[in-house]
Amino acid sequence: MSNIDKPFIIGITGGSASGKTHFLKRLMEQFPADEICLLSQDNYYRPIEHQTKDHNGIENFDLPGAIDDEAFAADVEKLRSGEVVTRPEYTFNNSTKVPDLLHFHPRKILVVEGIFVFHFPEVAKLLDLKIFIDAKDKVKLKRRIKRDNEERGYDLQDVMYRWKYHVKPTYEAYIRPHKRSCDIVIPNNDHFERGLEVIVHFLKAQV
Ligand code: UZR
Ligand code: MG
Repeated sequence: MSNIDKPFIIGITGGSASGKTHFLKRLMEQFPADEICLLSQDNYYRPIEHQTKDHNGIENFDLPGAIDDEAFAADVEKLRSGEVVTRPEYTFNNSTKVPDLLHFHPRKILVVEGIFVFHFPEVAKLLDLKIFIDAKDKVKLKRRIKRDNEERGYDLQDVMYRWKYHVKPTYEAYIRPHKRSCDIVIPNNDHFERGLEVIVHFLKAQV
């Protein structure tokens, strides 16, 4: 157990490729490493054998069931109670990469990110501040094509298929509805600079 008080927990969501990871990278840079901890939903994907297949036999990683939400919520709870969390990293489409073992330490600020952080009630109830990163579909698709090709090894046809049958329907069903009930929406069609600045100032006042 650590002797720090309960952390201030921020949840960040938004559609796939809305810019969550980029926003968080910039946010994290504003704090010393011993003040902030980032826990991403990405590290809680269930193994591929447990993923639900769609009508064409293709795994749909965009369903809430793709994530081990119980383990995710339990780890948020652990960090909240001052415990260290250890978790193997998720290597996406790269089966040859040996996953690193990630260690997460309880800090004054805990950031929890992912497409379902507001959808999973056990996670959502622990959030002190809910931020939604918002971008137009056209912008997200363009970013997704670039990222999936460069970082996750999917070709264009694959990206378009997943966008149409998995990513977009999930956005409409499980992500966009939370835009109405979150605390802050940050538009990120081309930049989020002012939004980031406001959040950083607010968080500095909390710690
Ligand atoms: P963000 N995802 C992958 O691309 N590969 C996987 O092995 C597991 C997940 C994608 C997932 C979702 N969908 O749209 C996205 N697919 O990661 C969520 N296919 O991550 O919020 O960073 O876009
Ligand atoms: Mg991301």
